[in-house]
Amino acid sequence: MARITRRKFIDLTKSAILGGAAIAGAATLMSEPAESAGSNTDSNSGEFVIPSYCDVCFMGCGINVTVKNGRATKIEGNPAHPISRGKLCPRGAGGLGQLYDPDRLKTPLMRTADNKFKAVSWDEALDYVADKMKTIMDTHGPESLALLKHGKGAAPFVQLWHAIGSKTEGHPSYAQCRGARDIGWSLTFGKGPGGVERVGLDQAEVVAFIGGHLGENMHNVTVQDYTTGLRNGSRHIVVDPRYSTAASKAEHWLPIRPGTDIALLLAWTHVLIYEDLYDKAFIEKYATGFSELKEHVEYTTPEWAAPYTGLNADDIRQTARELGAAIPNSLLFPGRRFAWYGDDTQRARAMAIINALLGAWGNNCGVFLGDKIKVPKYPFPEAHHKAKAAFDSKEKYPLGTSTPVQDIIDATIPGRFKGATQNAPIKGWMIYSTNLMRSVPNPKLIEEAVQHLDLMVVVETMPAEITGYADIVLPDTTYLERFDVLNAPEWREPFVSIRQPVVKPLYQSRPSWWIAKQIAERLGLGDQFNYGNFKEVVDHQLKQLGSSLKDINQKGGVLKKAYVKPAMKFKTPSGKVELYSKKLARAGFDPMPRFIKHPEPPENYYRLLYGRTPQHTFSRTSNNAMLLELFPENEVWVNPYIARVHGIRDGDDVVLKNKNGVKSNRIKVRVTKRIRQDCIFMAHGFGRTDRRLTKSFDVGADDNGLLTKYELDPIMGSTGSQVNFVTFV
Ligand SMILES: Nc1nc2c(c(=O)[nH]1)N[C@H]1C(S)=C(S)[C@@H](COP(=O)(O)OP(=O)(O)OC[C@H]3O[C@@H](n4cnc5c(=O)[nH]c(N)nc54)[C@H](O)[C@@H]3O)O[C@H]1N2
Ligand SMILES: Nc1nc2c(c(=O)[nH]1)N[C@H]1C(S)=C(S)[C@@H](COP(=O)(O)OP(=O)(O)OC[C@H]3O[C@@H](n4cnc5c(=O)[nH]c(N)nc54)[C@H](O)[C@@H]3O)O[C@H]1N2
Ligand code: SF4
Ligand SMILES: [Mo]
Repeated sequence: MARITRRKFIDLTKSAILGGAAIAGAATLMSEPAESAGSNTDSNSGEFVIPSYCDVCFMGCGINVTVKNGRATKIEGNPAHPISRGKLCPRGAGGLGQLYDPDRLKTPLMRTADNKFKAVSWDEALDYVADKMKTIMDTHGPESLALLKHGKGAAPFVQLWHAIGSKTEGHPSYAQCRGARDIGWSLTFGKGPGGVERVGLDQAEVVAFIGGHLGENMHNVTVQDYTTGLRNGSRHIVVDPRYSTAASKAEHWLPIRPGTDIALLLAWTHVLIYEDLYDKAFIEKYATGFSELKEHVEYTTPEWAAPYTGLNADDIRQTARELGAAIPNSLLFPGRRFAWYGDDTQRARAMAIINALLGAWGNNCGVFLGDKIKVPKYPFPEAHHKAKAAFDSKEKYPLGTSTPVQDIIDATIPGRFKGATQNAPIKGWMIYSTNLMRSVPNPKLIEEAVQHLDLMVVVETMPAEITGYADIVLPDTTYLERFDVLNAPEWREPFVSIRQPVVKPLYQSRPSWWIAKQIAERLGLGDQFNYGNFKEVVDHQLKQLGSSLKDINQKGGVLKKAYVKPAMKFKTPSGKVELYSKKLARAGFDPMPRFIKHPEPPENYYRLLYGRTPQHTFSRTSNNAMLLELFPENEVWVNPYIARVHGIRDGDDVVLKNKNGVKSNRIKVRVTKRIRQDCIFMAHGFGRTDRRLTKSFDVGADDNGLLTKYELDPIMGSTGSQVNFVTFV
């Protein structure tokens, strides 16, 4: 099949886009998506408020959007919503900067033979996509098409993938984020701490944090409960090589040597067990493997851990005692982003085990049990084919629960993927709302992979870096212009909330369900999308719940039910909390976490650490004018001693270079004692390289480009990326 062989990154200067003006108006030739702005009102004039839920990150906070004469003017927290309670983080409140960003993608784009983009009509773009998909499916099977995705808007594409018969799917929010944590907890408790973490930070007396930089990590409900807890006198222990915002609010800051947390956790476990500071009733009633654990941590004393962690043995002992003394009102916060050092599942296990010793599972001060409203399924027809995947991830990671994105990348490059019967079984990528160039380490390899694709489609709202490699770019609506699936997470106040359009789709953007349905129709699979528009799906589901769109809107966009505490049940092989995991042992892994030393940075090099800033979400918001005003660019945190060694002063511009010689763009230095001498830190999401991002192009530096190396977690494939060492050029 004809393939675009030079899938060169299109340097997306405006001049590279051809024919933008000529195509304007083409959309009117096609069926309009039946999205009605402001579903709770028939009028598009006057001022009214529309409830929905936020998508600037993935907490799903409830929002109330004020709309005046067809234009959204303000986003506020929805007081009726259990996980926003009338408040929003700066990013949620700044969502209009995304909706009205003049840099948004405005028309479908198609790559030309000379590696430029030309604006095309939706019909032309969709015909092209369906045609290529069909050829690939006929030649290589539907499973050779991979879906890479993030977020609620992806649901119709998942449905499309089921319809074509492909199970080849991946998302960076697994192996690059919380996958290891969730698996470590499931191996221990049979379940994870939740997408909206079910933690009683508001009620706990003593809480320890391993990383977990709340206050910079702005997950709204978690931060609200965290501040309530602090106001009520809860005491915090923060373990972080950096004096984070959370550390500044804590009783104890343990500036640990990066990568040695398992040693600290084993020492805490030792103190809790050998000083009889654990919840005996909980362990006796619910847990198995205690005697093995006790023996396992016999030697892991604070004195043993001190030299590894760089911490003082007395401080380790003291903090463990404080956690133990507060039982049953203490908690080890589960954290979220886990792709650190490649032993991430075991770190999650070590943390889960301590929570078991604290009796924190099923406890309102700990990890409480959530209840949820089960959203009835929409009656989608049976798929024509049984879906298959291009390779079986379970062969490589028997305890994994999803496909790591890096495996999809590898399986696209001839000769790179071990474990597939076919060489390079993946021929096409559909990318929905994930900027892989910024979220998966070693982006050079992604660049290589895309050269081998027969089709690369990117569905995006912004000219994100990943769009520059696509054959076809399709402009999605933002979350403020479409219906999406209902949100109903497990929580202590079970609820359902809706996402609905507050304004009509801008430019020629189209909602994700419409794009997926159009492709399905062109593939002869239109019957699989048995609805006229997504509003019908949502309304149908609400009606099964005894409500309707109209009703939920009258109730402020949220339905609730009374909380019913679920029974204490553990979906582990033994039905108990597994301190010793036979499942891990059988798969050839340590049944209990063990500390392994990780390499330290060589002289004049520093470990690159990265994290969040309260005002931004990854690279999704770095072009948002409202948020840029609050936080215009990222800086690199450098310890004063290291700054002296390199002759760097506060406010200087520097370029960073990693061990493989890869350089960053310029970044401002922040000289601060708030970080250890063996590492530097920057906020993720900056250093944009796409010129169409007029407000963020070349502002600050990108952490991801410097992450050329990663340590794979052998249990589930997490790409531990905090193993890159950099210096100053
Ligand atoms: N280097 C580095 N890598 C990381 C991290 C890090 O800190 N540093 N963090 C990791 C973590 S924790 C996670 S969860 C992942 C997240 O990584 P990704 O899954 O890639 O998520 P985002 O960075 O939010 O990418 C979202 C993209 O979606 C686009 N988008 C926003 N809204 C919409 C929409 O409504 N429709 C469509 N079609 N597109 C939309 C945005 O413009 C943006 O380009 O990254 C991981 N990777
Ligand atoms: N504002 C904002 N909030 C967000 C997001 C966002 O983009 N913006 N993204 C959301 C998402 S998807 C996620 S996954 C979470 C991520 O947020 P968290 O789960 O809180 O991320 P972590 O990686 O735990 O936290 C990074 C912290 O760990 C510290 N650290 C680095 N290395 C080590 C180490 O070896 N040991 C210890 N103990 N600490 C270390 C760093 O100094 C930093 O303070 O944030 C969520 N919240
Ligand atoms: S935490 Fe902030 S950005 Fe995330 S959903 Fe809530 S309001 Fe939106
Ligand atoms: Mo994440």
